[in-house]
Order: sequence, then C-alpha cells, then structure tokens
Amino acid sequence: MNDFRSGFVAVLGKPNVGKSTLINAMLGQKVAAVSPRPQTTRHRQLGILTLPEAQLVFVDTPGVHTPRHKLGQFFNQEAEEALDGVDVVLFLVDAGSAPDDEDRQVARLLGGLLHPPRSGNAARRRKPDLVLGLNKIDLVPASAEEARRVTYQDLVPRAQAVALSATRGDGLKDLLSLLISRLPVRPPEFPEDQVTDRYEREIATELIREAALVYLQQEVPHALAVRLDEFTERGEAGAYLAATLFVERDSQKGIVIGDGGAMLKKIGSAARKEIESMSGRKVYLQLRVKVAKDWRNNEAVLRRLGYKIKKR
Ligand SMILES: Nc1nc2c(ncn2[C@@H]2O[C@H](COP(=O)(O)OP(=O)(O)OP(=O)(O)O)[C@@H](O)[C@H]2O)c(=O)[nH]1
Ligand SMILES: [Mg+2]
Repeated sequence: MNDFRSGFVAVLGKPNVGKSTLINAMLGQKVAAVSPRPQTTRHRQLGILTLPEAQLVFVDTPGVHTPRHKLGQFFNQEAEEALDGVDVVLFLVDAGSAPDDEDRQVARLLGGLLHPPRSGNAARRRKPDLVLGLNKIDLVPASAEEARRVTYQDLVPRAQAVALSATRGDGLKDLLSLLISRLPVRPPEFPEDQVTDRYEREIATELIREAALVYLQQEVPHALAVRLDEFTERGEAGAYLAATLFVERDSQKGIVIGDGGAMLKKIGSAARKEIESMSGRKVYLQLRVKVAKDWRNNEAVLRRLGYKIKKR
C-alpha cells in the first residue's frame, strides 16, 4: 500500500453551520456534540476516519465569531490554532442563508492564513488546500442553489465548492473523494480503530452540555459549563457518572432545575441515553447545578473548567 493517503482536514466556519454534524456524519458515529444553539463546540477535537485507501483526520473547531467574553476569545484561539499544519481547510457555510459578516470574518481569517505575507516560516510551510462546503443544501430550493453558491464562492474564489447536507447525507461521498485527492501520500498517523483524540469522559461531558443546550432556551445555554466530578466503572452494572452544571446567576439555576426538578431530569435522561449509545454500556448519571458568578469572564474559573486563554 504505497499510495495510501493521510492528513488533517480542519473544518472551519461561523457557529451553527453544521461542522460537528458533518464530522459525525463522515465518521458514521457520534464523537462530537451537536445542538441547534450556536457555540456548541468549545474545544478543538479530532474525528478520525480510516479507510482502506486513506486516513482523514478531521479537526472540529468552535465557530469563529466576534467574541463578547473571554470564553469567546478562547473559541477563536482554538479555531486559529486548528489551522496549524493541516493539509486541507474545509470552510463550511450554511447555504440555507446568504453570507453575513461572520462568514466574511472567517473568509478573511483564511485569506490571511492561506496567502500569508512571504516571510519567515510561513513562506516555507506547505499551504493547505481550501475547500468550500455549502452545507444545509436541503434548505435551499433547487432553483436558488446556483445563485447561493456564487455568493459564497465570491468569499473564497480559489476554493473548490461542494454542496452538502450533513443531516440528509447529500454530497458526502463527493466531499470524501475530493478531500482524499487533496491529501498527501503518507502512512496513517493514528491506529485504524481510533476515532477521536478525546477521552470517553471528555465526550461524556460534552454530551451532557449538548443535552442541556437542546432543552434550554435563550440566555442560559451560553452561560452553562459542565464539570465531570466522577466517572466510576461498576463492571457488569455499567458506569456511574456525576457532573455539575455551572451557571452564572441564581435565576439561571432555577431554570436549569425546573419545576420540581423536571428540567434537570429531562436533561439527565437525554444525556444518559447519548452516553450509553456512545459507550455501549449502561450508565447512571447524577447531575447537580451550581452558580459560579460571571464565570465566562473569570480566567481562574475558565482555567478550572478546562479553557486556557493564551496571553497575546
Ligand atoms: N437542515 C439541516 N440542518 C443541519 C445540517 N447540518 C447540521 N444541521 C443542524 O445545524 C445545527 C448546528 O449543528 P452543529 O453541528 O452543532 O453546528 P456547528 O457548526 O458544529 O456549531 P458550533 O459548534 O456551535 O460552531 C444542528 O441543529 C444541526 O442538526 C444540514 O445539512 N441540514
Ligand atoms: Mg460544533
């Protein structure tokens, strides 16, 4: 097998365009949290797909946006760092609506990166290929598809474009062959049975946050963080997990707990099902809620929750 191809594909775009959904779909299993709320993904994460002819290492990133919190700054930092050393950048957009300022912001970031001023190391490094993924094409009437493609292509004229629906599966095969063709001939980097770089406990934490995002409305989702306090194997009986949901205010705590604990129960039961299906065993999950005032702007708390912000 001396024509085996392998490499890194960073998936970038504004929040909520379907980056994590697409990676889960390419892998055929769920490794990343997905929700209808923007800023679901908070950490870079790898999704590894090994085929007989190639290994694609997808890098999921938090959506690039204009930060209003230190936490937001962390997201953009994670997204930019994800570009380092990758072979292909997949710029994912929501073709269901027209490009907006956030799409233009991502395109500018990519432009600066893919066509850097010729100096220092940047000039010597191999530049990644750029692919434009027009996701959510299921939301676009066929008659409007071409016009929509043109408006996005304007942002990144040199990128090859593919129309996709991560939820329906359209275009995924085309995308896969296009990506493989852009990877260098190189042996695989990861063992063939490895699907992500995250530990099960980290994915479990994200799945708990995902369940909360799905059920909670408006302001609470972004004010929410999850800390896993315990993950104990109980042999045949399965696994025991305990986690704390942090919010910023007492009023939010009330919302997360709900009437007589109903909301927390709903979140817990949805999360438990997701964790069970990911891990293939029975799971007991215990959740509690705590207030950590203004944690999104508190670097010490952010660090404790696993968000490290670099000094620039
Ligand atoms: N109609 C439609 N919805 C989609 C498609 N792909 C993703 N979605 C939905 O879009 C929402 C956001 O999906 P995510 O995968 O969480 O988006 P993301 O880009 O990872 O978002 P962040 O992590 O917040 O940056 C979810 O409700 C998905 O079900 C698609 O092809 N068509
Ligand atoms: Mg995501």
